[in-house]
Amino acid sequence: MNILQEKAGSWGAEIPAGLTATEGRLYTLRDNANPDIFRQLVVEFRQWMKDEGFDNKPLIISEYGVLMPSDYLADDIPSGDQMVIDFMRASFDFLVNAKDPTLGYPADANRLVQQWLWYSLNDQPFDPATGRGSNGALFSHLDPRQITKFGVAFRDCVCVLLATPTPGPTKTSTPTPTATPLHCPEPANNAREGACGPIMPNVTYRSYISSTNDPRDWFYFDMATWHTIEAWLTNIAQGCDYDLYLRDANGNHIITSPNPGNADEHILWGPVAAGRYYLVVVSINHTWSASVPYALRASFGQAALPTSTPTLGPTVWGPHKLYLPVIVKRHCSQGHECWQASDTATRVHSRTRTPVPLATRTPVVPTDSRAPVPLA
Ligand SMILES: [Ca+2]
Ligand SMILES: [Ca+2]
Repeated sequence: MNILQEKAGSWGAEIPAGLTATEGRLYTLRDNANPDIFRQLVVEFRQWMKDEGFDNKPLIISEYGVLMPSDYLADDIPSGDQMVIDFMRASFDFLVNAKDPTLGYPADANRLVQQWLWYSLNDQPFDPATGRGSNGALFSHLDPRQITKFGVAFRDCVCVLLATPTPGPTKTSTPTPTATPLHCPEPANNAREGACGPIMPNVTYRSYISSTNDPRDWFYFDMATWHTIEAWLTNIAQGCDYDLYLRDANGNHIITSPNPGNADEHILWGPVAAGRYYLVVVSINHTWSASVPYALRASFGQAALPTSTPTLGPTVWGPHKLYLPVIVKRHCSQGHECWQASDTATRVHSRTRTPVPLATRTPVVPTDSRAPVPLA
């Protein structure tokens, strides 16, 4: 599903074979990432299903996303990138929540859509020379270990879905990590052996570098699965300079965010294997503040739990085949609903058909004569 104009001899979706019309809906390039049109098209398709007697069937959007390059969507690339992210978030929110008692699928609480897949995992960016490619790839086309800003947005959307399953008649037995006050005595936390923790993902912790005798604060977290690690150190007091280090389970240095002055620090690393990691807030030039607490937050998907838990991770890749990421809502054994991020499309379709590797798939792209026209 892509929002493209229908016009004979031009870029976009062209006109279906057999029709004599030369024009249908004439969407603009920027409409390609318009969530209002996306919502309208889903509703219209559900209406068509009802009219044709398919209203008691699930609706699966087997592929959708944003084809147009970001500088076709907006005046500059960062603004266009943000449109793609906004489109992703708005469409996910709609797809999760949209219900209609007259159009929806009765077996799914009248939701309009039952499953959907975002395109792409790591297709190449649009290449004007060949007319191939797509926007919104979750990982780098050249290096699939590198998550993109779209991948980070996708991950965060999926993590929210996983953190808030639809309430059912009984509670699930899956333990949920909770943020508890950290035990962080000084001066023990100046060394790895006295690190504060475990910190939980996406929880902001506030603490102090509180004297000239306080050189650093160690924190640790236990990550459940392969995942990207992202961390932010903010609210550094005026006149202070703190840096942020990421270290591995043995305390070996991985990466530093060394911005000058009291500028915020930010680390983005991975994906890397599950295990214990350390974040270290380091005072530069013996600067400190006992009155302004710094704020530390880390995002790493899921904290390790004492019992085994389902694997979390929106995407995986193998050496030979790439599959589209998918979010699927399934019905749990006790009759209540759960949201789950599948690591590959294989799980979804394994009982019905073999997924097609991307390498053999034909991208939906304009041909040369229909290529999008760059904005003046
Ligand atoms: Ca300390
Ligand atoms: Ca700094």
